[in-house]
Amino acid sequence: MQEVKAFPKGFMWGAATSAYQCEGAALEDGKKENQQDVINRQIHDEYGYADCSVATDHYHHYKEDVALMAEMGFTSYRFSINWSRVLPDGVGEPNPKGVEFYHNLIDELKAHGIEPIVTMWHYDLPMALVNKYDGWGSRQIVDDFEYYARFICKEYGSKVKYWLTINEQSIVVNYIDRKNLITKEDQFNPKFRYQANHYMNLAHAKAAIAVHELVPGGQCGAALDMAPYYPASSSPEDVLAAKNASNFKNYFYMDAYFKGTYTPSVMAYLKRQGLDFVIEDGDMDIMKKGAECFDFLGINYYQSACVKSPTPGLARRSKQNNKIGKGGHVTYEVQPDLFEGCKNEYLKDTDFSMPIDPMGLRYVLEDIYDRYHKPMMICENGFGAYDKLEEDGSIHDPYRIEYIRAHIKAMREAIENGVELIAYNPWSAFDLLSTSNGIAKRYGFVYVDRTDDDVKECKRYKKDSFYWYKNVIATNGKNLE
Ligand code: BGP
Repeated sequence: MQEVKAFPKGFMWGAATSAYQCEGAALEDGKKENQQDVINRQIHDEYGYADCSVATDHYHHYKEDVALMAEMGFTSYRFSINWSRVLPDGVGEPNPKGVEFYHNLIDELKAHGIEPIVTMWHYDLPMALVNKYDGWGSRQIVDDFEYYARFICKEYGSKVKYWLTINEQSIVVNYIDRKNLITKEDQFNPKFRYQANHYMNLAHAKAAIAVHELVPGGQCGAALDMAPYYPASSSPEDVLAAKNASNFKNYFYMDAYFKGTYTPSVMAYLKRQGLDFVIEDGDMDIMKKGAECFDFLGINYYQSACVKSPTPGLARRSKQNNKIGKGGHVTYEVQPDLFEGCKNEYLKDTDFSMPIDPMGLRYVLEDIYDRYHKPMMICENGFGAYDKLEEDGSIHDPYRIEYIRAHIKAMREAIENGVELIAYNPWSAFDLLSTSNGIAKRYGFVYVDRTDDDVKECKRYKKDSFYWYKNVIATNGKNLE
């Protein structure tokens, strides 16, 4: 019998989604376009992947989706608000029907005893702002983000306690050209991404202050993609590369949120590389005030990473996972004079070349808690795969169960070691669009019947993992059989 000690009383069990990946209704009821509507249409035209116009039609299926969550026993649900659904032009006139949709969703969740955990921004800037000033490229975004944050805090603050400002800031910075529609000029401006990062830190800080001001008992966090960086060997050069990667990819973002400061060695590196950015008078005070309002960190954990001392002369590049789901085909990240990614020979990869490493989750949880002493919640964790809908309507996904079981055990161990972990919200509550592989790569506990080419009726089917997770929740994480 696969048993661990039950989780602490009040631990929240649920799952996560993001608006553009599941809602659809991209131009319905007054919503205007956001950058993901445009980016995914381009991806559709180039690669044939599904776009956001229907996605998995959560906008029309939300009641059924919440009923399925309730059947699994969820006590939390992490989702995001589609900024251009509530404020079609980014600021100014609200859209009554869009505002009402999230009231309905939140009310439906609460009626089923499910705690809403709201992400303010999950990659989907209103196109109105992108067209006006290139989105995160302009300082104006800081005020506009604050305007939006204050609007939704006032609107939903009496019903929503947990708020996440920004999803995966480090990923946005790393893949700025793919997560944001920006002009070619900005794409090729090497300083752009760290200046945009600074604006994100200011926007985050102002939103965190807004949560504390406007939401009675409100708790503010942000969700970061988190991988521990292991050295490829015990050579001092590789160990130094792993330390560099941890600072550059993880602590640089966490120091900003938790402490309102910038990590000195990363700032020195950015300056050496000509990637430094402008900090105006008063900016660090705003970040410090934001840090005082930062209550918890959201962890999106899928994989760990392995690095070595960088090969001299290699140009800067980001990691590219394989798109075909057949293993291999991975390009590792390089940051010149800092680190170079490589395969971890001790770990097995998924078919999409992501190393499976439950112990890495325990590592990051304990490491972060020891360093910052603040609660955390898992905001994403999951297994993307090609699932098969059988003729009798069943879906057998033992690989997903195995993956999630191992990660729950790792969380349990971290809690034993003193970590304050308050929730588990794996990716994803039901199937939705992948950021990189359309609808073919699925993560949900519920199968949504559509393909990249044919939206069908988006009928919902329960996967084997649905029944398994229901039992996990019913036993408060004790029975993982
Ligand atoms: C995270 C994102 C999610 C989600 C997930 C899975 O980085 O926050 O939006 O999509 O990754 O990634 P993918 O869809 O590329 O498999």
